Amino acid sequence: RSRAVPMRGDGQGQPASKTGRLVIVSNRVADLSKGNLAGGLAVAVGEALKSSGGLWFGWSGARSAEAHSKGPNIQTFGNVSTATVDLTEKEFEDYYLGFSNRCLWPLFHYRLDLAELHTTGQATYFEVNKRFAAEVAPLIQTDDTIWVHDYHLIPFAAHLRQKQVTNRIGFFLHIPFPAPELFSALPHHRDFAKTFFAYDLVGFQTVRDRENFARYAEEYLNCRRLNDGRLRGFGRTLRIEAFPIGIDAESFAAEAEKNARAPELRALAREVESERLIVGVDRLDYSKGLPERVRAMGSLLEKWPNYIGKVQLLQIAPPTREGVQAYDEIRSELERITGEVNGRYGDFVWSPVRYVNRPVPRAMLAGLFRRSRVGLVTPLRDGMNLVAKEYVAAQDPADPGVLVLSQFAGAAEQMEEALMVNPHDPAETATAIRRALEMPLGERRARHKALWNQIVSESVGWWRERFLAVLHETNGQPATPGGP
Ligand code: ADQ
Repeated sequence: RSRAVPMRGDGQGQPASKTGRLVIVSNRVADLSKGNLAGGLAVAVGEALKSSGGLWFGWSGARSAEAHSKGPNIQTFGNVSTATVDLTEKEFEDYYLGFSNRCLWPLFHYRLDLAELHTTGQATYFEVNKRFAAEVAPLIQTDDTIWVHDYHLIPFAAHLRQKQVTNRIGFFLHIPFPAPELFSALPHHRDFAKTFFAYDLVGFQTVRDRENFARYAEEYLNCRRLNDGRLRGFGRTLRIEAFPIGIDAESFAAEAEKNARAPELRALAREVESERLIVGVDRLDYSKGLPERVRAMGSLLEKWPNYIGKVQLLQIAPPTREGVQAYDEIRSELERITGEVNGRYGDFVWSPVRYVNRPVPRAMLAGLFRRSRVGLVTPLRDGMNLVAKEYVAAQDPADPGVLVLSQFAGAAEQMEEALMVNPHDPAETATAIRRALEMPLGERRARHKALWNQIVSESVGWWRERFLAVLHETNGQPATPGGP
């Protein structure tokens, strides 16, 4: 297996606590007053903030007409503060729903057909990044390390550099970076892409994403690739690396064990035996390959009718980004195909696909994963996909379920012992589901053990520490006040 992060230097760097505070910047800020951190990003960076002390800056989640005059709302929880700002209605529409989610999200997920490239949102997107940079700049201390997250905030550092901020600034892209030929379809893509060079380090989920970016920079921006992999361009040297994000496998496993016998799951157990249960858990997003997955269930039942009345796909898919047309469409499409497959194969007491259109508590998901024989994670494109890792973490090592994984999930670069499929081919996915349902215990255990070792060693803590360690190795660079 290829190591995504090459060992360079001592690879350990300085712990963040010895080099000042950590400042996290992300579109949304977790509500730290709630005690328990929920949500992937919050859990992933929450620990780092607590250990070094720090500040978390971003959008409050609220929209208000006075967004520009209020200044950040600062709250302190022990050694961590949050600073949040509102968006105006127009900013929400153009920066968040518009450019971020109608243009960048589909484009970066290889869906040129869905990307609204000519949106007027691009200007507002830059303005919001500029305003956020202006609001956070006075809060930055000289020895702070700044870590910016995700596609909403790509030009953030360029604006911060214009405020004479010379601190180390790292960026992590949670979603794929597309093939250069796709990225270059974005109007003004060069102006957009050069803002990456205001960072000291840009992290990607996979080697493929990193190499897509490097190839784009060389071919379209005339950058030079140095022998050590760094990119030279716009008067700066940019370090780019792959840092596959992970989970806290042990705590998810404990949660799964505790909840596998939860009363809420008992009714389900009466209806379909665990060895015949297939689960899928995704936000209802067109990148997740949900209609293709339901078609694969249809294909399974058509080819192997002995499964009729016996197996069930339980698909949990809560709606997200309502108000973006492509999301309304994927929902209707999924409902139509589910209806079709259920209509064709279901009867009075059984249906092949059960579809739950709302969020389920994490503890319950963990228990559900443990009670199922097959985990179906078949996105058409995904930065990483944490559900794949959670599914493995939740299994009983003595009698584990099998992960069926799309070759287009970032997780496929690490999780080679999953049953890999091309999600565009329902027949291939159906064959993999059958293989998973029939897999002998010995093979299930061996595959699970290898995957478990992988997710434990490349955990979320490993991801965070590696990113910060490499960011701390990038010293000695002029910050180029004025931006690239
Ligand atoms: P997402 O696209 O949201 O994340 P994913 O990595 O699978 O995708 O994370 C989703 C998280 O939400 C998981 O922890 C999952 O358990 C949870 N979840 C999903 N459906 C749920 C439901 N119905 N109820 C409750 N919880 C649910 C983006 C990128 C990914 C990347 C992550 C982290 O798109 O590729 O892995 O960020 O970097």
